[in-house]
Amino acid sequence: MTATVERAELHEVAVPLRVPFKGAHITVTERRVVLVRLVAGGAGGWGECGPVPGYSADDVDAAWEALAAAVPGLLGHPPDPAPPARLTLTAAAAVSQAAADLAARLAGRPLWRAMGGETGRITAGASVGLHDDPAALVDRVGREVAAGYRHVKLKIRPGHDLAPLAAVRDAFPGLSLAADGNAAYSRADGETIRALDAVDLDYLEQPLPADDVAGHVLLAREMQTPLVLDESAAIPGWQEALAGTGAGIGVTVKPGRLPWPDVVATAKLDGPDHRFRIGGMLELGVGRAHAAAAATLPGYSLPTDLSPTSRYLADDVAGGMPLADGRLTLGERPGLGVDVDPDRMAAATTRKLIVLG
Ligand code: OSB
Ligand code: MG
Repeated sequence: MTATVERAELHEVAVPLRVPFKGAHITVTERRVVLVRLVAGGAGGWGECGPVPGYSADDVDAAWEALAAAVPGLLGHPPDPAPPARLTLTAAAAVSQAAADLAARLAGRPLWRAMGGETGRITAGASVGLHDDPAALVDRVGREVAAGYRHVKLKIRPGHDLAPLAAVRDAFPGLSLAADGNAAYSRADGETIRALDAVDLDYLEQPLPADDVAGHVLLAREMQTPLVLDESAAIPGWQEALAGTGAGIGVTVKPGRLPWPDVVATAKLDGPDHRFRIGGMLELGVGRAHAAAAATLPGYSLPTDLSPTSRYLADDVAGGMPLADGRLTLGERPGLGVDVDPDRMAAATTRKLIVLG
């Protein structure tokens, strides 16, 4: 007999960042997220809804309302990773995550294996925000390298690009390095963007606006550095815009904004028109563990920027995955493989809703 969902919980929690994280259009000082828990047959599955203000299209208040309206409809049904309609992007992802974790726990399998992952170790990465002082940036990257990271992604913006990137490259000649423009450039900045070829980046993420996939294809033809879409992948149309281009454009998939069935399907599109990577959005431990599980799928071949959450969060409600030798290990425990600590959860909770069948 298949277990059906008998209880749903929403927990809104707020956790401060260790230091503010700056991108071209954002400064993140705290993460406010909604953790979704679905319970069936004595097991509980967790998902995380964590829109980033200024980056994500939806916000946590809208997501809360949508989740509160949707979760009663999940009761009495088996956990289904395909989310119900009428949810915001990040709310749909969170419900999908909770159902997928629950289904994997009920089946007694690690989530990453249930989703098609082949090896439970992934290469970690560190995303480093904008620094006004290049020396401070080099110092910060040095600390990431000393901690074991082998891949570092640096935020850039117009006026803060080639010089800081070149300073980091000079200090760390062999480091796997990438840059993220967060859509802050325009086609008129072509010369500035092409000059970044001098830095030997693994990839350059989303220099141009979200709605300009064609501009990225044009740039890719003029550059050695591979280009990767991020903001463009959050709106429909990127797949059609890349089809047949052969431009080798990469796409950042974020499990915090894409339901599990789509994360699995996207990995299978790996080919000459596009390559894929899993990216983070400063998740708490629940969302981070889902992202890490996705990164074990064979189609996600470009480097991740996934680290343990302790790198950027002062405290977290869920225990993390260990970093060893520049890699994260997922383990063989059923489901997500991380535990939510009830005491830390209670201390960080700002609102809560429990729905019983
Ligand atoms: O553009 O990839 C991005 C964080 C929040 C919102 C957007 C982005 C990011 C990151 C951080 O770059 C990656 C991470 O989670 O460490
Ligand atoms: Mg990005």
